[in-house]
Amino acid sequence: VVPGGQNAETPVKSLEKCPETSPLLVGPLRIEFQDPVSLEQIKSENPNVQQGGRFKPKDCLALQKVAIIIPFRNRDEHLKYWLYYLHPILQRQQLDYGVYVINQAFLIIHNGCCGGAAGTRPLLVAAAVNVSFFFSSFCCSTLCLWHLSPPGVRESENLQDGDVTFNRAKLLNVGYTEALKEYDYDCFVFSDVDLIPMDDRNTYKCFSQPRHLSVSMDKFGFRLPYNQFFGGVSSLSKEQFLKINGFPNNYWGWGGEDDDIYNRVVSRGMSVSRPSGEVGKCRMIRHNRDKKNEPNPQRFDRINHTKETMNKDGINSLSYQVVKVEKFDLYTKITVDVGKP
Ligand code: UDH
Ligand code: NGS
Repeated sequence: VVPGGQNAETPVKSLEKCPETSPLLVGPLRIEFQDPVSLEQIKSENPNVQQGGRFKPKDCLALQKVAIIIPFRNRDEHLKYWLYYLHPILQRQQLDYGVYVINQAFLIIHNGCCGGAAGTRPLLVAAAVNVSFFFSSFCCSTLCLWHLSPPGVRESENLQDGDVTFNRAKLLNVGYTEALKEYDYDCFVFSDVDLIPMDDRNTYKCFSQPRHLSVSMDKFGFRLPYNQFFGGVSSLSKEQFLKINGFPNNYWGWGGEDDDIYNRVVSRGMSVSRPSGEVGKCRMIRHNRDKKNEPNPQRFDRINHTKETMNKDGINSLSYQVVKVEKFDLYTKITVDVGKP
């Protein structure tokens, strides 16, 4: 012992757990979408967010490890607002979190896309993805990914991003699976890209029951459109997610998949937890209907049969192909081919 009371070997102080309610919360927030935001600005305003959109508090041990999963295609403007508003909120909530944007694309594998371009392949390999856009505008209206595989086996792959019907719930299943390959997450928040909470007391974490977080949306006059509504933003612990066999994979196009998830939750004896209407206020970025996400005519029939289908359609039957994983400063983008109807 060194005179004065200091040990020669000072033990490394282990972090204390963060408090149940973060002292950093401020309550109601002003959310608006008039002024444009840039990724550079967001990056400089959030210096503690690590590559891939990861963060954990420095001064305490976060209570939950949360993967935030965003189903995505062609909504970059919305994503910027989401990152702009959510990163500061999630940090104040003292979560250990990561942001995963699951981008739906569709791979077409065939020999020699873009005609004569195949011969120039070796030159293109290094800058494949950037150069591909050049070819796309001339040749295929798609992205071409070039591979080093033996000629004739996989000459090229075309990546289309808008031709196949959107599948929100399947993308969420992919997000769950891919996030777990990276970190031992125990909680999953599934969020549409166009929904922003108006109060930071609406904590993006998991609860003893599956949680619906977007309970009072501006577009519904700040109320639930119906009691069973489970769309927008929801959270499930890993255990809750597995208990319902994840989400359905066969809802192509708009509507019903959130009702199916609700049915799964209730049929496994769980209930839905929600914040109060005040804390659960949120704004949606107004937009037109996307292409290839038309209302699914099968949705009513499907939600009538959740109980029978949920055991064989879900995380246990999920299949997809990862096309690309990109680590950006503010989020991880995982481009996937989830097939087509
Ligand atoms: N999404 C995309 N790209 C798409 C379709 C959906 O990123 O092409 C994602 C996105 O995260 C979106 C979520 O899936 O927030 C839900 O899909 P949605 O936007 O179709 O659902 P929403 O209820 O809109 O927001 C329905 C059509 C609204 C028409 C309004 C006409 N005034
Ligand atoms: C229901 C849909 C849900 C949808 C909700 C709100 O009717 O998937 O409306 O939609 N269910 C069926 O169609 C079976 S919204 O007004 O946000 O576009 O989430």
